[in-house]
Amino acid sequence: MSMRRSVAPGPSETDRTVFAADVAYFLTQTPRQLPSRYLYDELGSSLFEAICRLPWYRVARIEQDLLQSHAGAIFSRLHPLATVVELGPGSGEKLITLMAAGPRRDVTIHLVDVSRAALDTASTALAASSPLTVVAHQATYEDGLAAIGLSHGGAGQTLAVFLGSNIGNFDPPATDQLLRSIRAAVGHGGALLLGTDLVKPEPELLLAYDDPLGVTAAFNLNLLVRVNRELDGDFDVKQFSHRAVWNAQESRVEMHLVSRLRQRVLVRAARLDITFEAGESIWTESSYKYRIDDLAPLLDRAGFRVTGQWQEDGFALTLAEAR
Ligand code: AVJ
Repeated sequence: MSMRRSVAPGPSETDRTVFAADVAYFLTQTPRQLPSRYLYDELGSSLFEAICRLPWYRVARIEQDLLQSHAGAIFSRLHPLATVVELGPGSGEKLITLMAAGPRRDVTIHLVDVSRAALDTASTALAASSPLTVVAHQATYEDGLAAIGLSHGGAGQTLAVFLGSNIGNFDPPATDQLLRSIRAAVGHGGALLLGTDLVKPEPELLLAYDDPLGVTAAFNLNLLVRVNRELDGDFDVKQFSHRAVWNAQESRVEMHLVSRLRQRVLVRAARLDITFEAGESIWTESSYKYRIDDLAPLLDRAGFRVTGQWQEDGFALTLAEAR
């Protein structure tokens, strides 16, 4: 008998209230924005999984390959583990690959994600593949880290795992703050395994975020479908188009949803009544790309020292230990 629910639960009342407040705030900023964490409802998470199978989006495959090849070397550089914390587990596949080379007992795995859909998929997949205890935290990274930092006390090292270039969604100040929170949660002697996508030629970057099959466009536009469904909005999804831009100055790929014409949109649960001009855009995601030499200083600022680094095809996996 499968334990999986046949009908996915809707968002809780608190989730919906927080979403409404974020949409009300960010859509009325200049420029208009929507936070990228809301891309991952059930359909959004599936579309992201499809993106990872596209020939033009190679982050996930290269990282998977690096994890497969170097998991043994990674564990050989760690102390006996008690706790593993993964921020943004997605399908769970990355951690499954890593843990295949790790300890088979006495370790608790914590998964932190705001997306209930991602958390359900990852917990189920991990529990099926590993004898280790899995604890799911539906929370922001910061809140999840704070909760875990307080709860683990015993002997053994804590390893934080932040893969898939998920760190790319954070702007530089937020990145520094998050890395410091990770450092605080893993404690003295703790470790961090970080996956980062590296700067590469612009045409490659743009194909990865604006693919010929339109899967990334669907992933981005689904945010409007979600606002319509969960917040009683009336976005005419066909009147917005997906756009990806490489912002070299800021070293990030941006995703936008551009209004095809002048149009009025209501989002009733967020009490919004907005008129979009033709060409006006909603900025929905930043995906920062790093240079390999940026990583050690970035980690150093947060209190980590690099103990291992593996690179392949414009992607890096970095292991660091808390000073
Ligand atoms: C899951 C945040 C790493 O930024 O590359 C994929 C999400 N956005 N295609 C990324 C994404 C557009 C992805 N991360």
